[in-house]
Amino acid sequence: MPLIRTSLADAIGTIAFDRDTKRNALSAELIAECIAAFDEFKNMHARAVVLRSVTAGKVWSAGHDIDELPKADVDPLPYNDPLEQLLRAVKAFPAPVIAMVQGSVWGGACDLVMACDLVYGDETSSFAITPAKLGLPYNVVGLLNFLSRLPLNVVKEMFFSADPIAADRAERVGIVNRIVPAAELEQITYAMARTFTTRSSAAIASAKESIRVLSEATPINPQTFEYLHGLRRGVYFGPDYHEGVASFLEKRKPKF
Ligand code: LCV
Repeated sequence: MPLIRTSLADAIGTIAFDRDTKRNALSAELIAECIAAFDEFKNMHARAVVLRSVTAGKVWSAGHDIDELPKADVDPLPYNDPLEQLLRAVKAFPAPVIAMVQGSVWGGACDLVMACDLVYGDETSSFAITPAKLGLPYNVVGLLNFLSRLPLNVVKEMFFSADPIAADRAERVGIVNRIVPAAELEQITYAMARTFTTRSSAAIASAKESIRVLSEATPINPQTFEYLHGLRRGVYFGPDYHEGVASFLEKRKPKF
């Protein structure tokens, strides 16, 4: 059974998560289907892509599939982790990718939403980044994703508390472009996608890639990178990561 549904109409691609039994957790298999869909849409010269969930339910995506996280003592989010590959595929796609969010967004799915070019949500949208609940050290690229988009104090609140940011505040702090009534979300999202299809795709592709390169141009010398990696190693070799993953799998609250 496919874990996503895809369509292409009027040069607008749609990728819809269809794994509600696991709250659209981003497993390697689901991610592989998403990346294949992006490749197909690139070949078909899609002028915009909408990323959404089949169900307008409580949960847009529960984030990284925790069952697939390394059980501990291993870097949980290495460069070639499937989720990291999906984030890069979104950023590299040569046309705008719009996240259409209904329901709650968790962990790596929040990073995925932030990697999209635009985010539209409705009043049920909420956004939480959750490594602090799993005892997990977030990766440098992911942190920069948030830092390049949100005020420092909001990034700290999200990463330290792991609490969801609700829709109205998500719009105020800039996680989303717009929060609109649920009944209008689909129409407004696809209207913007249609606008993109009427503009120069070459100009948009060049602007998107230039903005990506410039926004990621954070000069870090090797010593600084080693230092940051040491901070991460200290966590994923530590007891909290064991406890964080175990508590989720045993369906109990973690004791850090
Ligand atoms: C696998 C799941 C998941 C899931 N993986 O339904 O950001 S980082 O660094 O933390 C990064 C590593 C990351 O993204 O980690 C994942 C962070 N995600 C979360 O912390 C969200 C964990 N999930 C939840 O809190 C709840 O499931 C929510 C609130 C999303 C939905 O609650 P609800 O009561 O509607 P259940 O909890 O009953 O979950 C339904 C099924 O989905 C599985 C969960 O194990 C259950 O499976 P079973 O029915 O087989 O028991 N599931 C949920 N999230 N991330 N599997």
